[in-house]
Amino acid sequence: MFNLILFGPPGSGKGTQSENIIAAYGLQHLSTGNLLREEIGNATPLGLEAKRLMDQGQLVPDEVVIGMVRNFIEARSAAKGFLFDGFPRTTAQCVALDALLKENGNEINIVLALEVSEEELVKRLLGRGLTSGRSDDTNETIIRARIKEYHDKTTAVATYYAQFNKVVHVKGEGTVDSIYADLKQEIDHKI
Ligand code: B4P
Repeated sequence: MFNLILFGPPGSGKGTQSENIIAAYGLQHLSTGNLLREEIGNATPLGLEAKRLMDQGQLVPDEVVIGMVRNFIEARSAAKGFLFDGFPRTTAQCVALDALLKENGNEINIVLALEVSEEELVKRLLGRGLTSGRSDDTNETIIRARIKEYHDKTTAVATYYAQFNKVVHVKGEGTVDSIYADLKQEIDHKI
């Protein structure tokens, strides 16, 4: 099994690049943001609580997200591998993911970290907000709160995997195709 984490701040291109990577390598795409938006769309109790937090730019509690990820992985035991997009976002989520994968003798093989300046992130997310219908993309104050949440809680994910020498930093500015070419080179080197 080949498992990769696509890591980076909100708006760094994780969702965008995931589409190319899963198509090329046949990995299962696990986006916790997409799973949460599905819950919101279905107006489940989990979705209503998640929407309240997401609309303030805050993270959803670890135990909620970890439970969703466990269900997703267990339902796809024959997968060639997983691309984790937007997960893990805290050290507790890293520890839980490693334990989950280890139950079947698997591990994270590579963490690709996209690097993009804050001003570019704000510009992209406000741009997406014009068409996406995502309420967390339309307000600059919320976008900056998400970026702050990333610095406060999520950069620890790169620190966690760096201790196992699994992190590769990739420039996330440029065309979608040129960034994908750089990501592909790193994956091919590792796979
Ligand atoms: P996510 O759904 O993960 O969304 P995101 O980080 O905002 O976006 P992403 O990084 O995928 O978007 P992309 O750059 O591709 O999270 C939303 C919320 O859900 C979080 O704030 C949190 O509340 C909650 N959540 C999710 N996972 C969680 C977890 N594990 N724990 C707790 N809470 C969790 O796209 C952005 C824009 O940039 C697009 O318009 C795209 O077209 C554009 N773009 C992409 N690449 C570009 C390029 N090279 N040049 C120009 N524009 C580009």
